[in-house]
Amino acid sequence: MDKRQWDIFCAVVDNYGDIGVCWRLARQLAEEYDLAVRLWVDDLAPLTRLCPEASVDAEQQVVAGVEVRPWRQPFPDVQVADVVIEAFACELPENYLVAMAARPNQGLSLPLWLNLEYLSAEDWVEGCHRMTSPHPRLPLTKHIFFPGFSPRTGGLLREQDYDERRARFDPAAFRAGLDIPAVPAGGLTVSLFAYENSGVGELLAAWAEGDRPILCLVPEGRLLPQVWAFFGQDAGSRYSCGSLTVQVLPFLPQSKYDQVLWFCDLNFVRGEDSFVRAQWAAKPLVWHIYPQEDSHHQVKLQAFLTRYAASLPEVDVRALTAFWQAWENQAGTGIAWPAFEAALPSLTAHAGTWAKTLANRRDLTAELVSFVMESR
Ligand code: TRH
Repeated sequence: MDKRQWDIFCAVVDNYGDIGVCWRLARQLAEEYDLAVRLWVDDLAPLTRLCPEASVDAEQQVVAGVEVRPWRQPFPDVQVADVVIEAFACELPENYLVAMAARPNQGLSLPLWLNLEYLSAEDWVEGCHRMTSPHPRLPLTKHIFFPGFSPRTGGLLREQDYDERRARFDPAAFRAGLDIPAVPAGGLTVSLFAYENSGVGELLAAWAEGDRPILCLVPEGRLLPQVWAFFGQDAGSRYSCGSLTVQVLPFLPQSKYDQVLWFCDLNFVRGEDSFVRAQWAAKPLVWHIYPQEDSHHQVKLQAFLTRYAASLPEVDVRALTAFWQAWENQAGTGIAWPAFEAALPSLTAHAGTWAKTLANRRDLTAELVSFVMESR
């Protein structure tokens, strides 16, 4: 593998998804392809949550083989990389763009410029993947790279050592390490990572009133105050009510978050990166999709459900759709739960098949690297 320089630009819009995806990609490029990767981030604080080794105020640091730099205004005059990725159309600094266009003056080729898009299961993505867009003034062309579920898209992020790491996972050590209580036989362990959701109270009530013991692991974050409110509290880390036990988890480093998903029988996830990780975990999932102002997220949610549920029996499709919609609508979760719970054995088998099918194709990082090789 040649030692091309890659620059990745990440603007943190909110939460952890933008940097979550960029960090995963940067690490993979450095660790698996031995590439020289520089990651420019306009807010280092969320990165330090995902990766506690990173410092929030270092001007320059190397973490997991990746050079991490704060993206500040004005942007410094730096050597332009051979491959430039702007994540989620974050708009590169003007002086960097000008320097990209000027590379031929130094006897170098123009950099390969890519925009890594958000993930969507919609059909049109296949037609737009790898499309080009010329810069309006400069002699530069941007390539649009779409992650996706079908072979005609850029695929999904998945580390080459994923299966090995999973095979080494020790649930007993994980439980002990986080002081997680045991679940009685026949119980269900659930992880609950979501945005604020006013449907959570009725769901917790259904779990508390049900016959089946449920252990619910809630990562620290935006949903927690509503979980506390259900128990009439405003702090605390473990609660029980009827059949339900809730355990609050600290926000774990990104490399450990997979373990939560492997440990649980059912995972509630959100955004983009945790949503993909839950699919690799091969367990049933419930997706709290990132809400968009024009409600386009509902189209995206439906597009994924249509793809995901295509081979499921009708009864399971109904249960899955009704529960996901209730979670999205933040109402009716308690009513939709029994049918969803009844479908879990079938959804578990399906999650395994789905993960295997997706893993049989090239992952996003491999697709990107191969695209770069082809383009030179
Ligand atoms: O945090 P998210 O909601 O992120 C986003 C952003 O809001 C973004 O603006 C939006 O465009 C995008 O979603 C779609 O959800 P996501 O993508 O799942 O990112 C969460 C990250 O946090 C993911 O990398 C997993 C990680 N994580 C940990 O590392 N430790 C933890 O304990 C938990 C719960 C998550």
